[in-house]
Amino acid sequence: MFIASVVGGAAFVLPSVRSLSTTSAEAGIVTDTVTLEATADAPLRADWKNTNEGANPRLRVGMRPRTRAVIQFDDATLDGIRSLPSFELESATLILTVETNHHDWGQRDDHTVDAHRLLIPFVEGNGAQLGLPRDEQHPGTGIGATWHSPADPNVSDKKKGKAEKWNGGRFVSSPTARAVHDNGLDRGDEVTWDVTADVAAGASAWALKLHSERRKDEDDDEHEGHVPVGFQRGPGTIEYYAREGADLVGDPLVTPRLVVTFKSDVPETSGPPQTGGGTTAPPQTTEPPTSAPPQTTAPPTTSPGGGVPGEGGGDSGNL
Ligand SMILES: [Ca+2]
Ligand SMILES: [Ca+2]
Repeated sequence: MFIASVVGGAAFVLPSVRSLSTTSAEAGIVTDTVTLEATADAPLRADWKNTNEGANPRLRVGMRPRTRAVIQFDDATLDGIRSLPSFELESATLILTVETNHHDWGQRDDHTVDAHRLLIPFVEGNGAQLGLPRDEQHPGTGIGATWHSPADPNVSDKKKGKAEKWNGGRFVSSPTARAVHDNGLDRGDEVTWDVTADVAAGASAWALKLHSERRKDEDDDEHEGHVPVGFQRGPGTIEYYAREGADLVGDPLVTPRLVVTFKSDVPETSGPPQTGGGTTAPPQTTEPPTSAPPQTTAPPTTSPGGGVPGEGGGDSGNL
């Protein structure tokens, strides 16, 4: 239907789950769940503030160096969903999958990575260096997001230039949702943030950062080498799969994604309002039961010929 056609315009959207249950007594009100894959994502690093990491396979959030991550979903797709007749948002969940946990979160479950609503768009860029082997590092070319800017016009020159500044991402200062991170998280584990309120308000992008982020990397030194009992090191560092990382391992399920569940009023007339309504399959399930049984009612013994009556019997069985 409508969503499928909108989805078709964005490269990474999967209408993977479509619950078809009519949850309301009102005719035509259905509940749908649509999964969007990130259209852009990038770590922002405070140690090299004019470096782009948009093609990095990992989204790193943590210390040494201090890093954040920004993630964008297709705004037009979300607008299309929000403009459906009788639209009512039930939930929106941001989901990332752990690629590497540095296991430095301390002994208590008191550290969180927070999702903040991003206020301005960014350019993903094609640089990738952080955490990569030297022969796989490349600074990128052209425009890209950095710690200093959402769109540094030239990420290869290591200068901030005249680009718009955002100093580690321009986002709503209070987090929309917090997700506890601890040493138990491992590769493949999903981390979720409830961003329903943001999506309801029109948002399509988020910044992730440590709640207890330290200002300078030097502050990570633990009291001259002494780690107080019960405190350990925290805050920690986590690396999630970026969409490039999902491509690398060939698993779209680890791509950063946004799962949106909503109600809307779908016209009962079958014609989809947009082209390419490839998802209108369910009606087929109602047909099979009526077709098979009639064959038994046609006695083939009365026909003089061979194969032909058999075919005729199949047709007449509908009577
Ligand atoms: Ca990316
Ligand atoms: Ca630059």
